[in-house]
Amino acid sequence: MKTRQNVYELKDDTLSWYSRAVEEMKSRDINDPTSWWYQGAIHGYATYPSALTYWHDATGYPPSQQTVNSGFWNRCQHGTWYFLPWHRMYLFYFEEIVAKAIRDMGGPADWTLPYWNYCEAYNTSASPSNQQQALQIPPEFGSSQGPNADFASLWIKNRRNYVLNKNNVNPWPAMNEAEFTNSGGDISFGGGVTGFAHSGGQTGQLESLPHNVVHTDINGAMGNPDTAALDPIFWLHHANIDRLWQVWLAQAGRSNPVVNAWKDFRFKFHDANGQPVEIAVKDVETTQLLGYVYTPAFPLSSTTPARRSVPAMDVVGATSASFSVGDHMAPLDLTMVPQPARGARLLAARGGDEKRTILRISNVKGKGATSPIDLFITNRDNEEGNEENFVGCIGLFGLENASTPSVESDGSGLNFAIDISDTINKLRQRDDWDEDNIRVQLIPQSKQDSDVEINVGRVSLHSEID
Ligand SMILES: [Cu+2]
Repeated sequence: MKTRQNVYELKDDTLSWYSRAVEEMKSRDINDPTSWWYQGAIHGYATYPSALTYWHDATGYPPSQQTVNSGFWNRCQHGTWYFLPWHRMYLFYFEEIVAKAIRDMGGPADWTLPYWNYCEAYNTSASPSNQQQALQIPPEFGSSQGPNADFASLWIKNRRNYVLNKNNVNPWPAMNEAEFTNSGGDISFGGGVTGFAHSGGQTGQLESLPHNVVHTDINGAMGNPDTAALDPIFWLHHANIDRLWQVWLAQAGRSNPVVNAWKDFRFKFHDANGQPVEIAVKDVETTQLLGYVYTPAFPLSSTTPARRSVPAMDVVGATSASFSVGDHMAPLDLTMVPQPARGARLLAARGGDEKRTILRISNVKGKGATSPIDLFITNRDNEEGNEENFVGCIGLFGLENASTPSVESDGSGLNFAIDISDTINKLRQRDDWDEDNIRVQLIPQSKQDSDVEINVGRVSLHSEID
């Protein structure tokens, strides 16, 4: 069994060999399945200007049409219940290819991919300095000043942030979910039921946070699925997401889907020798099936309480028109469901901490490298977003693809569901809390680039039906 280690606990030359392997794989032709470029294109490949900035560096660029149309490129699964198994497969074959490159260069026989556990920032039993360190891209990957000379190939231009915002790595909304999937498109750990979905609309909680938000926080190549896997940190970020799936599964009462539509679904990759292989979801349901484990790290399976899965939900209020998101925007008033239905629904929601309230942000369309967006609820005119009414953050990873109708996407945009039960329960204890007058604020974490456009189809508030 191989053991994938925490990047901040490495005591060997794993990262220097990684850097050398990246350099070697970058020298291979983009049409070679074991090249850095081909491996990145499996996730996503495009030639519009912001993507071409990265792709024109590829050895052998442009790729042959035969390669582009081979059925091996643009495969990443997002907004779907295949998100976790597909990325596990992808990492597994990538790790094999890197390990072989390292063996062929005379390196160790058993190189394994490390993981970047930014979630350690939430580990209250860790020292404050360790919590803070976890938010930083490991120094071997360079800095905004440029590459680390000893690990030159682990750097890539244009990363926007080298230190993540702590809110962007919160593991609890995902870890607390009880169900892997939820066919109604409701909130779930692993995503909604779809077919092959390069850009689906059924994003699970782990994919949403921390996965998407970390992508858009780092930004640059990482901020776009069509370039993300060209950044060497991509693979350590995804190893952590893969680890969180395993940790979630080991918790009481959790299980993977049991239906054949999930278990038997197959994907194609290339092995370490560049030969095509096919693998089914049921072959990757646990890391042990693929011959590896992760060193124990926060959060540990035993520490997380399960939220009940959500039964039927009913809308309580919603925005009545689409709107665009700028750097500063006025709070949006939700149009509430008329009485008496609203009263009955809110009464049900008030039934105690057990009841769940969900905020949905639907049909988000647009373009550009967006910064993460913080969400707040309030009902005071003058209230700016603050800690008390913060409900979570979203990352618009894959925004442009999801907004563009194509053979791979219906173009209806990205969808998010956020559990706001805790915030709502807290706000209800405020003397002046007015449940007939709920407002939502979306505030980008940093100033958006000038070419960014974001349009939200609908914001809606949902409550459990009694
Ligand atoms: Cu990703």
